[in-house]
Amino acid sequence: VSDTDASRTIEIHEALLGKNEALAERNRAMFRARGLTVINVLSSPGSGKTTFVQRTIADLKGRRRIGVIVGDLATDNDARRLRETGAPVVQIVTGTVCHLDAEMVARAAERVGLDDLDTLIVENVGNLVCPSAYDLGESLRVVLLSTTEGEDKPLKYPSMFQTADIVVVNKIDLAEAVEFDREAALRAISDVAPGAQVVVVSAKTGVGMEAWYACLEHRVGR
Ligand SMILES: Nc1nc2c(ncn2[C@@H]2O[C@H](COP(=O)(O)OP(=O)(O)O)[C@@H](O)[C@H]2O)c(=O)[nH]1
Ligand SMILES: [Mg+2]
Repeated sequence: VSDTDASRTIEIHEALLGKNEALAERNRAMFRARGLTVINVLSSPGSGKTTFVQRTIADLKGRRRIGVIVGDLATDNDARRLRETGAPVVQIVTGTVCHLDAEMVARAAERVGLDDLDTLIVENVGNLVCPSAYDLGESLRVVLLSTTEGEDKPLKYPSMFQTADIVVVNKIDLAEAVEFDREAALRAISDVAPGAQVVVVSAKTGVGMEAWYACLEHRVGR
């Protein structure tokens, strides 16, 4: 690649991100006007996003009216799993795109039926790289790190963890089996994301989930 090509690539990338930022601000204003709390859930594939969202919807039934937008490269498997909770769910199939952007979320939000909701959870495409740069207009960014991934992932993917309001350490029920070093993981998180709140849970067994709900209430009110 020549220098001109490289700088042109950077220019296009910056233009795309700039456009996304404008649309994200538009989403944010629209969500705020509706009094809607929007939670962007991010992690690598298999960390437990869908399981975490399913349990959150089930546990907060009666306290929050939650709808979901879920993004994947292919299949509507997660949408089907999430619909079992009774919540309205819209699947975005991104094809080759490794993140959701503000425009995709704006379109999906129209289909999910916001009038009946006070909370919208967005399960982003499983990936610790591309989704970090895309603001969706969310109120809260939640990044999952599971015990099976290795304690150093925050150090290797700092941009993802730096943007987190809350870091959820998931699969704590497997900690012993994978010799998870809790102190090392917490240190890695606080090194790259000193301002993030950390909760330790098992989305599968439900352990620790109350701390997540308390954190959510504390951050967004009610
Ligand atoms: N043991 C254990 N397994 C979990 C936990 N959370 C998710 N899983 C499992 O991890 C796998 C991937 O979970 P999924 O929710 O699909 O992750 P996603 O790809 O991030 O949406 C599934 O087999 C889940 O049952 C957990 O807290 N503990
Ligand atoms: Mg999923």
